[in-house]
Amino acid sequence: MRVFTSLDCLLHNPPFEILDGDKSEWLESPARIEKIKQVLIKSERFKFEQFIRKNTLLISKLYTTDGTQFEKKVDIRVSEGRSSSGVIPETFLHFNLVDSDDFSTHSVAQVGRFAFDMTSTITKDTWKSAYAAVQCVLSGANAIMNGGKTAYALVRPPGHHSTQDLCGGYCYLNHAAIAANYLSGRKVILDVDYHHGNGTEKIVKGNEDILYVSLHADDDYPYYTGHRNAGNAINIPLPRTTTTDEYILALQKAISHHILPFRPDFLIISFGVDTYNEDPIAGFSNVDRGMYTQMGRQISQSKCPSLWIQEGGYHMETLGDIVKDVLSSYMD
Ligand code: SP5
Ligand code: ZN
Repeated sequence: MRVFTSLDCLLHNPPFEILDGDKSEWLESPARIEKIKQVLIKSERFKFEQFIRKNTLLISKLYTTDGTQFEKKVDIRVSEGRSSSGVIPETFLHFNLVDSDDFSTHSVAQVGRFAFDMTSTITKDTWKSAYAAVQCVLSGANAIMNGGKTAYALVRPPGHHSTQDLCGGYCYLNHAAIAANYLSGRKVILDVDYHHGNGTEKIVKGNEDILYVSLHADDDYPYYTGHRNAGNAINIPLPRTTTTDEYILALQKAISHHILPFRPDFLIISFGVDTYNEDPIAGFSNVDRGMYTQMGRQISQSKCPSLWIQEGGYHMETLGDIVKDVLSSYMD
């Protein structure tokens, strides 16, 4: 399996986050990527490559239909003079707050305007990492477009919570949506991250070439989305008590009832592994390590070229092994 990653993905490193109201270490750390790499690199089945494509214009064209908003968002990423700890969004432009587009130039307002929660700190390195992540994803997309069976974008920060103009949940640019818009033909985005990919659902909404299918925890972050199917989004909320067997059954059903009938040319996997029972921010207490080899096997039944994009997964001790379990069993 070709693995696309970049050292630039390690740069973004906010000093802390607010978790359950308390100051806590930034869980979505650069070490996550290093851990996964350490495990995969020991196996000859994974071939590491640097990204090959460099094109800002391409990203903006793919990312959003509203170029202006995107440009504003990029501005806040690249502006100089930020403290090394970055700016934490803390006052948000709630949809009910103002009547007109009358925005402040204060740095808190600049980041709050483009964020929906506090876990989207903007540091001097955020844009560099987010940009590199997109390049890795596009390189992976090229690999499967050119006849490859599968590719893995080992990237951070993750993407599936970010909408066209909003950051949140550690996410800045939506990799799965970018890949889906980039690839031609019919695409399924299968989102197995513990959390609902609200951003992906929102961006691909109404695009009939794309089907979004998500398995996620009911009644957990991001709270307001993912409760029911809508248009091209199949949402499968699962209780926190979900066991390994129940999860695999739900995945099987999602594949046979939704993914296969859609007849996709490409499968994009929003590959979060925070479903694991020891994950520090997630809550599936009955999902064990055995789930991950089964997950890979199930997904291989889709029999179409696949692009795996790293999303969440925060249990550092097992992170690399879990990722390897899924990808190896997918290839078997
Ligand atoms: C990409 C991704 O996985 N983003 C997830 C961001 C989740 N942030 C909010 C977490 C809220 C956790 N609350 C329960 C913690 C248990 N102590
Ligand atoms: Zn997650």
